[in-house]
This record gives sequence, structure tokens and C-alpha cells, in this order.
Amino acid sequence: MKRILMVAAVLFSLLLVSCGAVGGVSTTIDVKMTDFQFQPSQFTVPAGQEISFSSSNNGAVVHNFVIMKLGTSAGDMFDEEDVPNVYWEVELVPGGITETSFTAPAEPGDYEVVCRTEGHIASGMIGKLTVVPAEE
Ligand SMILES: [Cu+2]
Repeated sequence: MKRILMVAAVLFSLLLVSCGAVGGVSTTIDVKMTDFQFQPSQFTVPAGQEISFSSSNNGAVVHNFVIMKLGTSAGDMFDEEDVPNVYWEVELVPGGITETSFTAPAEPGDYEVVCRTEGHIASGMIGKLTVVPAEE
């Protein structure tokens, strides 16, 4: 029974996320990290705005939320040469939670989001931050 409720809760949150993607420009990001996914993995924020970021690591290993600079990609594996291309990042230990904030990039576009822990991109820890022009 508990399991069914959990599945229902997950489905409901997926529904909210997919509705959110339509008109879903938000100054709030709430992301759960698992082994090895971002949930959700797509975010839309207004350019240049302060974004509230809350996250939890529900996995068993260290995870990161790394926003790459516009036009850059960490490729299949995050390594030293990708470090200068990081726009913003946060690291979470297993079981960790964080509430912080960052300023959205000024330039609209699609930004790659990855987990920089070794092997996690290949395992599917990848997402997308879409930056849209802020409303005047
Ligand atoms: Cu990870």
C-alpha cells in the first residue's frame, strides 16, 4: 500500500513537472539527486534573476549539480579541462541537503547540467537548464 502511494506521489510530481515545462519559468529549483539521476532534470529560469536552489542527495555517493557555461559541454566525462567551463556548482554528500541560491546566467539559451563525480555523466546524471529572457 505504501508502495502504491509512493508511485502515485512520483507520478503526480512528474505530472506537475511536465505541466511546469509548458509555462514553467521559475525562480525556484528543487532537485533530488539519486544514483544516478537528477529529478527533475530540466529547468527553466529567467535570465539574470536570483534562483532559489534546494536539493537533496538521496543516493549513496557524492553528487554534484554543475551548470556548464553556455555553449560548453563536459562531454562523456567531467575532467580538469572542463573546470573553467563551470558556471555554478554545488556538491552534496550522501544524505545531504542544501538550500542556497545563484544568479541565473544573463544570456538566454540551453545550459548543460551534469554531475561531475567520476562516471556519473555516463550513468545518466545529466540535465538541462533553459534560460529565457526575463520579463520586463
Ligand atoms: Cu552524481
